Amino acid sequence: MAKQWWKDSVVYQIYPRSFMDSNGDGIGDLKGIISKLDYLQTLGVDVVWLCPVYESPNDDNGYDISNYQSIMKDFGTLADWEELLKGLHDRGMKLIMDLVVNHSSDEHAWFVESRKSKDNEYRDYYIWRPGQDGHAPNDWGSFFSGSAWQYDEQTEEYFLHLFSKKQPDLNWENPKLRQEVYDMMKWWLDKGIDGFRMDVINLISKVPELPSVVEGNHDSYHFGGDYFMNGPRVHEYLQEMNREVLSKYDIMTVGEAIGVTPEEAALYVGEERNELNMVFHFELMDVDSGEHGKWDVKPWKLSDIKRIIKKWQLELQDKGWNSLYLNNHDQPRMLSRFGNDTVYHKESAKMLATLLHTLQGTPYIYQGEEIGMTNVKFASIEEYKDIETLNMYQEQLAAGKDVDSIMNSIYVKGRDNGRTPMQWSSDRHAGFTKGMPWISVNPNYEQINVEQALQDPESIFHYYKKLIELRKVHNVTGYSNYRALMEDNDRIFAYIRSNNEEQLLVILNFTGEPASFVLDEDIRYQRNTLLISNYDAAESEDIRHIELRPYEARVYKLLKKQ
Ligand code: ISL
Ligand code: CA
Repeated sequence: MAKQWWKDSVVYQIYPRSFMDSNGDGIGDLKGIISKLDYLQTLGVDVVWLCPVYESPNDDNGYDISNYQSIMKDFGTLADWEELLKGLHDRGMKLIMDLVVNHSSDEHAWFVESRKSKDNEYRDYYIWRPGQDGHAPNDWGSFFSGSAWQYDEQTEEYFLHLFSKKQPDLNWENPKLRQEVYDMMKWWLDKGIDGFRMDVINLISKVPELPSVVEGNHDSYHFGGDYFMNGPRVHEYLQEMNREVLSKYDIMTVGEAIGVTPEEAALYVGEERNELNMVFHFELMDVDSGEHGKWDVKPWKLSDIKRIIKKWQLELQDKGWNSLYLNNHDQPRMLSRFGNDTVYHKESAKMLATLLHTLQGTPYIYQGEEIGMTNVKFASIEEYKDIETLNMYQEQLAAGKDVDSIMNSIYVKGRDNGRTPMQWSSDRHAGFTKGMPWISVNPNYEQINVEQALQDPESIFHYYKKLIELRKVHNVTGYSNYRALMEDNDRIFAYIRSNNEEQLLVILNFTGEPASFVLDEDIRYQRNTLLISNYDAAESEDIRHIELRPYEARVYKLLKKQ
């Protein structure tokens, strides 16, 4: 596949509210990020993805934008933002911004106008419909509980909001709206940013009739995904956006795509399609969801993880590029979810990191992952801040569920697991703020923090640094084929990545038990070198048969000739 700078990059995701507070108000900010740029450079990442920093009433922590071309006061000023961009560029790093255009805030000037009257010139910037016999226009449910429709008295109609009722969906059918979005994107690109991460971009086109999931239903809500995921005009819109905006700049784009299959993903990221560079899919993030969705927690199976990764690696091979992530600001911490955050804290964090960095695609590291930050268990719901969590709590309480079981699902799946402040040191509030943090710090900060990680040569941080360096030297990590090994084994995840130049063997023990690795007979090589491992391993060891220790990870380079 063609070489591109974003294929050779490792991305670091920053959730600004929780990264670093510079002025003691308890909220992370731009100046805080600027003070940590040397830290990011030491880690060796190439690109920073900054979650939304735009003006917002913060109903959904910045994903409800009231002005796309100004900075949220809590975070600083446009001048601070310019300084951040320059600071990154001066250090050879790039910046991609979050683009949230499936919806805006209800406090955005467009919506303020839109709701005034049916003939307002901004009316069609949003999706308005009359009710049906005193009920919402259809039975779609919001991602954040309840109906996806909100009645507005002013004009006696309902507006659509797939997320909170303060996040009305924009109407992409309207060419004027699309043009405004493109102009806004160009405004940021002309300031020199290096691309966009596009929030729920595969939801922008809705089936025009907006049909109910269950005909005639008025009493319960359903996930209307079939009518708004990968909708009828989504590729037309993205190709238009590419033609008018993206193609004019040397940038990277990654679209968040809920419910997308690898076959559909190829339509978004196929190199001949002129849409996006990568998508974030959710298949892996859904491995522990039961039939009633994310809060219906079931244990994940290694066989599912192996199957999903193999499918994405093979399906996009020679067609498009993968994005690789195991957690972000919407997901529980990967270490608590897929590893072991107590006994094998370091080992399992490094094992998961090895997976993340040895597949085809661009790895995304979420802040704190590189020091092994874990999930959190706050004693009461009062300490939680996330709108999705709080709405779900109320809804399930009203439905008669007991508090303990609701709290348990929050401990496993709640988004605030990933939003506790970055743990910089063992100082008060983990060195994140001199004031009161907007959300409590994870009490394990005295053991798990950046200061400690930088001092310890065996830390998770230093292992990440080494993985990032390896990716630069061994081309094969990104660009090459994937062959699954030991497919039926329920402890070991192993695979070969190869191209004409190199062959890498990756061996991961996904459990806290020992496991026996056996290399397939037909894999031939003359010599092997150990590139990285999370335990001491003798270079001379015969790799045809290895007794792996708990969560052991090894990456070998197999050489054909001397
Ligand atoms: O996984 C989810 C569905 O229950 C949600 O956590 C999440 O809302 C979904 O992944 C979409 O995420 C993006 O859009 C949301 C915003 O709240 C998330 O933070 C963002 O990443 C609405 O803008
Ligand atoms: Ca602050």
